[in-house]
Amino acid sequence: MLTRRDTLWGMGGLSLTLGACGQAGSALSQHQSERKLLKIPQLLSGKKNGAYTEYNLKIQNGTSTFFEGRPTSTIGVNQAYLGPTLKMDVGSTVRINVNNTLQEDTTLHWHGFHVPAKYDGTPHQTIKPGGTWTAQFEVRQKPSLFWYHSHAHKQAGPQVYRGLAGPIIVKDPNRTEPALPDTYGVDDLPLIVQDRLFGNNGELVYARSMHDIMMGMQGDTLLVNGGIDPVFECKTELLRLRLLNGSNSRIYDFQFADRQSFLTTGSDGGHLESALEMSKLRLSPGERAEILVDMRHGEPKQMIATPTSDGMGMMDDAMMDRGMMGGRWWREDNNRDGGRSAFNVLHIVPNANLDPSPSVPTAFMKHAVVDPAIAVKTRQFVLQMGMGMRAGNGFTINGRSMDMGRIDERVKLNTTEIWEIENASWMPHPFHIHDVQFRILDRNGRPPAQHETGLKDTVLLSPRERVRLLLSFRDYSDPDTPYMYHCHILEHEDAGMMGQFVVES
Ligand SMILES: [Cu+2]
Repeated sequence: MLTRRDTLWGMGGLSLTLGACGQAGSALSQHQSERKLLKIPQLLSGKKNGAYTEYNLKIQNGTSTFFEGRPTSTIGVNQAYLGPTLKMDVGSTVRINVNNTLQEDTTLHWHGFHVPAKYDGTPHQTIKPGGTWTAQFEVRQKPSLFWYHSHAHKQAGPQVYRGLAGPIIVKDPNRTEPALPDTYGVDDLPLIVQDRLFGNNGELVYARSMHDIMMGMQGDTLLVNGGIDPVFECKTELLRLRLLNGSNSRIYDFQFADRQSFLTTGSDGGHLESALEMSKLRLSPGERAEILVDMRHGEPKQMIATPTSDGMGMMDDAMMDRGMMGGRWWREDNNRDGGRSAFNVLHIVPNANLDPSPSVPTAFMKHAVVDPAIAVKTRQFVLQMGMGMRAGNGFTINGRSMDMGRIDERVKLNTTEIWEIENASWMPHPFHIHDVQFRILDRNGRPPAQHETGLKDTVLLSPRERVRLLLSFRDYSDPDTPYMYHCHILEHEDAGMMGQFVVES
């Protein structure tokens, strides 16, 4: 019998190194015709309506074709899978009408945004089937890539998996942004990266086993903007890629197959102070980064994403020891060997004559100094995964699972705090905090890597790692409506690795 590993990589070989189609993840790959052009999400700038800019979003069921002749049931926003790119201007007030045409409850959360809690799109702002929810807020973000996605109570995992997510690009109309390529769809592209598992009938397969919940749902096919193994025809010398790891649980190292370097210019919530030359960039679910790719050499380039497997072996062994998994099938089925394989993300083919791009500025912006002395309080958060997987008690923060009726932390408006997050489990967890863009003070007592010195809303914690964050709570308080903090492995979030805080005046 062939193991999945044999099926995936043994027979086809690592063809991506040859620049050929290496995306042979699924048994359905025979139904995948030649490479398709990268899908660029439609840009939705909203309609000026007096004092605000209005967007109409319809959450809907749809049918998508990822594999020829094998239709897939999906969820999208104004379309079958994923949604449009919402373009928002700094300083503008936006009003977003979200109509839920599904047969199930849902929500829409503005990941990375600083908004009043009642407009945050958490499980406290459920949109019933047939209902419409309107969020209105001023855009107070720095220019960057953000995203919207389902945050439905215990259903974020399956809903995002089916497609309920989309990008948001915040721009500064006063052009205080550094002069980087910014023609959407031409030299400025969002890339939403999501792994998925398909059945032979073409339908998405979700959470078949305890293993899928424990490790988080992982697939063997990579979707990029809802397409497989896409190609992009580049017309400019420089290409700006806005990367979003929109996967349910996978962590990837992004790089080019030829190992050539690129410039990292931004993190989750804004630009870095200057461009950093890097050859590999790790993003966990929820994290974003902006990179600049130099195409002046005129050769095609293949971006790949290598799944990481830190701690996964240990986790699997621990589960095996406790008889959690029983049998061997899961060892072959999971992707603990994934660290040695790679997904194709984007094949970039330059035109013969490239339009000139602006030269990259040496300095982008100055961040506020990170001084832990200004913090008035330190809070501790310990992430744990129990092995006694009775529903709801396995995934905890500070020993407690998410309870909609319990406020875990009360913070004071206009204060700065240190949040010390500790990963006491055997696998990595991306920790996301609503309402704020924070700064990373240190990891296990050491300063963060340079690309993590900017604005962040999601931080990856390796097993046994301790990370200290500096956060300021400004502008909005509401003693009754909480914000969330949680693991961004969506199966962990749904299983309870989440807590609630309110900001009080
Ligand atoms: Cu987690």
